[in-house]
Amino acid sequence: NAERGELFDEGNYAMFIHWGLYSQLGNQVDGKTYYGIGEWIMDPKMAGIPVDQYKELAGTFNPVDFDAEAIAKLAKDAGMKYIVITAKHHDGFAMYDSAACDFNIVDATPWKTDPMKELSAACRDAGLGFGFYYSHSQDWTFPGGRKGPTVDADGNPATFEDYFTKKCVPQVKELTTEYGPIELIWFDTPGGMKKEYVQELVDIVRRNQPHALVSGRAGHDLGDYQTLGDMEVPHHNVEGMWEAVDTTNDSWAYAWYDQRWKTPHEILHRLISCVGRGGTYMLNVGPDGNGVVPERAARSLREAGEWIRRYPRV
Ligand code: JFZ
Repeated sequence: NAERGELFDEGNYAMFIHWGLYSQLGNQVDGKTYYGIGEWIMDPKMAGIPVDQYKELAGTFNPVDFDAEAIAKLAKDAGMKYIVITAKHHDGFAMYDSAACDFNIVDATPWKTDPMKELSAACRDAGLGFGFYYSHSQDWTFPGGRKGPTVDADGNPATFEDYFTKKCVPQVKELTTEYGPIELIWFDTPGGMKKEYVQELVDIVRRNQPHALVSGRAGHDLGDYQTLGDMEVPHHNVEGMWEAVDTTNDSWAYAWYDQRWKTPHEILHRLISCVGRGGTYMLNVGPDGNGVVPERAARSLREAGEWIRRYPRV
């Protein structure tokens, strides 16, 4: 679809944001640090946090320093063209006001604010595109979600169909109808999800947001383009429409110890490797539990942006 491809022609540099309840932990649980990607802290290979205990984190999540305009301005200053943010990651926590499931940032936290409303508006005002990451298959806290509880609150067995119809479909409808025009839905890690399910989600996106791209990681080749392996920057040409995803340090979500920040030089090198080979480059930042993008990441992005803006498109 030529029209849908426009985003990648014109907007070949994007900000990816991993932000959620896990950001509050920053890879530290009960004084112990776990090394790995922060949004996976619940996983048995990391801290192995039980579902009930993880859900309690919402009670203390109060990111009062989150500033949507500042983040949009940072993306702008960086030379980026759109922002894609985690609306729901594998932990199942909705970072927006969801009627479909009360494990969300408005109903379950003292902050009671919908940051996606603010960020979508800030992007629109700044002339940036906007899109959502949504973990459609893995949901570690909702009964029936992949790697989630296998029984519901009453102890009855829950199936993937239960999760899909009660949570996933309604949430994808919410995200594609309540935040204005969006450029992209970034589904991820389909696992063994049946084709009918993926097709149903893609149909919802097509119906509600005909202009929006669907990531290749939706599964079953039903997406619009291909995403390379994480943090992989190609050294050869890649066919078709593609994207590379990368981070400003090592983890996607905030990790307190992770100071391996890419320099502006490294960022530009990786950006040019992608754009010069016909792809788009989506570079991640992980705001902390207060909602603030680590200053070292912001500084590198701005410095790289200065170079980009010195050589404007003609
Ligand atoms: C996924 C997530 O599990 C992870 O937490 C993060 O959000 C990342 C951007 O995406 O992880 C993946 C998914 C696909 C590949 C690697 C990691 N892959 O295809 O190489």
